[in-house]
Amino acid sequence: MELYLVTDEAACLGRDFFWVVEEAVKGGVTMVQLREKALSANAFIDKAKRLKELLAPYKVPLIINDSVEVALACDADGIHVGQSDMPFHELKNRFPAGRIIGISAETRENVQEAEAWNISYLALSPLFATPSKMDTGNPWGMNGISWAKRNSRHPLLVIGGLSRHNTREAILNGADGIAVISAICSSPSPYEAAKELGSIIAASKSGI
Ligand code: TZP
Ligand code: MG
Repeated sequence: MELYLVTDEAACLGRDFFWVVEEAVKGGVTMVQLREKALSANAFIDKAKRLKELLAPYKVPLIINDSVEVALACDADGIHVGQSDMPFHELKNRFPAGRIIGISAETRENVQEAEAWNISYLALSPLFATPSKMDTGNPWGMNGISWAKRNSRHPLLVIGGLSRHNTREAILNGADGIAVISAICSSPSPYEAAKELGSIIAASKSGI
């Protein structure tokens, strides 16, 4: 989950959605979350199945946002939900053990509550205010990452306003990975954008 792509068809600026995702994966994206807010269940499932096939040869896990039904129907590698979307115990009961479960945390209380859960990662949301998602709570900011690092045992992802300009600082403050929409989906070259973010992450982690 070092370089985690969250999809948003509108952010692809009219280019083919599957082309954008494949370029990003070739550039080094390590996990892809299909996030669809407006599709019918059937259309969401069809898109998820096609994306799963596209990702399989690259061995990049597919995560489904919010819908257990879609995640099961496409045999996704994991699911991501916000803490307010579904109680964790319900999610655990409805989703097969052993798969990836990612949870967003919007507050310090969310982080503390998640300590009791067996999850694969916790995503601090949003790190910064972003036009890609308007209905967010207060941004965590860089200090929020170091607080969460001290108070959480889970791998930490950060999402919201991440770009080549602040990825290094986010990693140095304790993020294990970054999740982006626009920095990759809206880039003139999703391939180059992913490649650059991936090298920034690798360099920051190895102390370069
Ligand atoms: N959740 C919190 S912020 C966000 C989501 C889905 C949007 C991130 O988009 P961007 O363009 O990387 O800021
Ligand atoms: Mg959600």
